[in-house]
Amino acid sequence: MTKYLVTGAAGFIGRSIAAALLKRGESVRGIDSFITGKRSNLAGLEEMEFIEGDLTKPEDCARACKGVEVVFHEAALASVPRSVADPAGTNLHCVTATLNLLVAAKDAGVRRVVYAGSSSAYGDTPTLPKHEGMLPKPISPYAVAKLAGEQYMQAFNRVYGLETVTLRYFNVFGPFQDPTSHYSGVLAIFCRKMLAGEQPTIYGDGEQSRDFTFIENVVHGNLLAAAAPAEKVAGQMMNLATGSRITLNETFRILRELTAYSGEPRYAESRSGDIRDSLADIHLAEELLDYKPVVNFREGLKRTVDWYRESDALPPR
Ligand code: UD2
Repeated sequence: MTKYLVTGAAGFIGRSIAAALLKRGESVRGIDSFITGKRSNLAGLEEMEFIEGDLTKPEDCARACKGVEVVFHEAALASVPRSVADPAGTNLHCVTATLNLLVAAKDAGVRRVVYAGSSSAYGDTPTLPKHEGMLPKPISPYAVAKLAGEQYMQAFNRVYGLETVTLRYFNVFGPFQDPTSHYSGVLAIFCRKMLAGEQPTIYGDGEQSRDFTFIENVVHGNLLAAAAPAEKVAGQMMNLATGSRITLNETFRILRELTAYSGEPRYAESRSGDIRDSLADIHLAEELLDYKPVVNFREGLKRTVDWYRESDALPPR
């Protein structure tokens, strides 16, 4: 029997969760459509049963969920600007896909679904840190889509008794994050460019801040969420982050040391749908999951730079 399904298994976060499960000796199935996932991310996951499939197709969801006990739902089009350019595409691959997956999970008798939520749900409110009791105020189509997924999670818990757990991620970064698209996360883009000696662009004045979360913390939180007692976590939503924030300007300075890039950033107009400051209150995850970050920002950034330096994600110079 396959115990775990990871959606988005060829994506950055999905492949990292799958790798951790395989390392523990678990039986894992992965599904990915390769819209944003990469075949090269499956390297090292040969023990995983892999389905090339699309969650917007109910039959692919049914095939993926068959015989599974726990699902990690990481598949998404994870980008604010991408959703601004194509809101319907983001809705299809984030909302419709999530609903199809939940229906298939319920029908297949899956016990628990752990869902990748997004800090974007909090919107651009000035209150910091963001805590789970705050009213959601999504300001981009992406944020709306990720929030709709959360609400489907809660509804499927209440109505069908599925054990759903939403983890609201805050700007995850680390090895295997795609640095090649202009929809990529900022740290992946900056690492790639600065290692290649290219000038990175900062949108806005660079004083916007993020609770950048190294991937190992997210993997750790997911494994805890899968194992936590249902009476504590079923139907719950919680932040998964580090509880500290840093500006883009400061991050650029640290990256300059780590990459030996000697230039200055280029400043450009702020992106629409962008949020000024983001910082998580992580007490709820501490209480419900006994979660504590395992790798701090600087160490995570160092490991990430080392990985990009050694990987072939960098284009030839
Ligand atoms: C949002 C969510 C995050 C996650 C992500 C999708 C917030 C606070 N965070 O991230 O949790 O769901 O969406 O994967 O909503 N930037 C530059 N130069 C670049 C690229 C980006 O300056 O080349 C800026 C960008 O304008 C923003 C910051 O860097 O101010 C972070 O951008 P991002 O795309 O990495 O992530 P963000 O915050 O939209």
